[in-house]
Amino acid sequence: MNTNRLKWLLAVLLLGLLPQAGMAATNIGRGNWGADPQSPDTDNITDSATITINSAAMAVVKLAFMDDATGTLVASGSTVAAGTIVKFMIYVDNSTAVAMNDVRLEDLLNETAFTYQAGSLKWNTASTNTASALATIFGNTDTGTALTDAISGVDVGSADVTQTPNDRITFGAHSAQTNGALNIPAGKIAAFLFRARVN
Ligand SMILES: [Ca+2]
Ligand SMILES: [Ca+2]
Ligand SMILES: [Ca+2]
Repeated sequence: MNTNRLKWLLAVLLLGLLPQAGMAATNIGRGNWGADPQSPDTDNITDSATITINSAAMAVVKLAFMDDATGTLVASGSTVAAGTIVKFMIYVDNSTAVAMNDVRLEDLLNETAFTYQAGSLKWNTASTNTASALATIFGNTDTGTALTDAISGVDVGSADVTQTPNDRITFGAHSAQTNGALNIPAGKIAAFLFRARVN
């Protein structure tokens, strides 16, 4: 394969891996007097300037760590001894200047492969700054606020192990697990952590 073809192939592969680019939505308010507004704007009332609103595509990140406070990653594809307990962390980074309200997250945990550890839900109260180092996100969450497994509006998370074949762990006002609403302020990360045994 020649170099150009290889570069092209690599570019295509990378594009497939990158998050979707944000969308730019543009709009104009038009007006006229004595007739409908005209486009282009040659009538009696000058139209508004174009207003552009950008939308960013957010992503959920899920990682596994050793069951201690070191924040040591367990890479996807790793092999561990049966019975090992890991910490799973999932988070969303709201890098925008606008709050994300009513965010809902769902983690379906295969109950054959993993055993959810009762009472292990925690979160960082969406207080970690956007683009923080992974160690900071982990630290803030690992030492964060406990969430009850129970489904109620008292807090933003719950674990329903009665579901099968996957236990269902949710955050935010999920329709099947009505937790409290999860709102992520502008420029903040909401991160959650729970423990599970690898069976
Ligand atoms: Ca006009
Ligand atoms: Ca709860
Ligand atoms: Ca179950």
